[in-house]
Amino acid sequence: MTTSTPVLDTTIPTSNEDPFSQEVLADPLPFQRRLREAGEVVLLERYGVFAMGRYETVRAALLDWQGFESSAGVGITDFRKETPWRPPSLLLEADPPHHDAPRSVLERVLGPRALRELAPRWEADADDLIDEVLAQGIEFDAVESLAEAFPLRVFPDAVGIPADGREHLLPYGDHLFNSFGPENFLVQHGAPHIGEHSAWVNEQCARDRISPGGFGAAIWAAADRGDLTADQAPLVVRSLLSAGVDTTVHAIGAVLHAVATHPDAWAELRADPSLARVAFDEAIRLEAPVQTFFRTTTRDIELGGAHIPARNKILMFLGSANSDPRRWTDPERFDLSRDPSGHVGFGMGIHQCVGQHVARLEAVSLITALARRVESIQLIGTPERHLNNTLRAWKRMPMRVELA
Ligand code: OVM
Repeated sequence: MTTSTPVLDTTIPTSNEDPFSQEVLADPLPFQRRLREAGEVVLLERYGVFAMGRYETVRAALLDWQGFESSAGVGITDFRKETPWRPPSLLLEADPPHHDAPRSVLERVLGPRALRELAPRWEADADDLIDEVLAQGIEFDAVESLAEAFPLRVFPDAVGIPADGREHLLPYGDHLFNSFGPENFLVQHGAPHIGEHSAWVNEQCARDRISPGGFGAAIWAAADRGDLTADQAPLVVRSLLSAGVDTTVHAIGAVLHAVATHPDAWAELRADPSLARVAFDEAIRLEAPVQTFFRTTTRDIELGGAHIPARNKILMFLGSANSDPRRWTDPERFDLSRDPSGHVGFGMGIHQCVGQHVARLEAVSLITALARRVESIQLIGTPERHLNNTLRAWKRMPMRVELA
């Protein structure tokens, strides 16, 4: 008689590549192609975890929250075996039923009403930022001057946290997203500083730090109504500060890179500014700021002929799913005439990014403001990648624009 041993199932294709190595993180597409070709589900021998890179498989796993749970953590660490480095997120690292109250509170807080109120302010803020940058000159680092500057200008104010100490936000998020991966060079580099970033972020979630009128105050108001407990409220605020800054910065970086390297797309966008939304989603499809998350199987699962035993970690490659030729025509092309909806860059199912409308409003406001003032965009040097175990990001993007 045979018993199946989790990581030695011979019916599953295996790979000894390291998706968290410097080489793969710097240029993940070749690895992703090999992963998709290897099979529906592949065992990553180095880490003893399973992986999936094809669109249909990733989508199916994302939709099956009963079979693929989040409450054991969405990083490589199994929270049932090891203590997580921070108290788990009530949204990202939770399953129904616990997930549902925080989720519906955030859906309301970040919903259409809030966005209608923010839109005119953010559009004016975007015009102001573009005016300020262009007043300094037509050459700049688009990462620092635009992709980082705009979210940092509008988002922390919208949450309602104090102005002091906001320099902790990006490094906090960067380490958090590294920490979903293995303890490699990136995690080791961030670890000595995470205590101070984390302490600052946690302090800003308290009721007495939060100013009236913003997302943070609305979360505390939900606690006062009884929709959340008083212990849940600060953790829900923490989710905004965790998931709402780096992700948006890198999404804007991705759109800016795309339009800088596709002059035809920029011309189309200038002629029809309503294309800014498609440009944003197409950039998320192509360069998903969040490249990967793990799930944990709650039971034995059969998938495309592969058997994944219960209680195993499985790494879902969102970026790879978004460039799977089985789903997308000419997938590695940035194309404003395609319909990118259905991409899994924001996830899919019950955990699908609750802040995506906020992110879209930020990006669209900025791109539209840029299109009003700028006739053409070019890179004036090779842009540099910023490496992160989870995020697809730019560190530096030297840019020159020609004024309209
Ligand atoms: C959270 C959280 C943190 C990072 C990412 C995320 C993309 C959520 O703390 O809830 O979603």
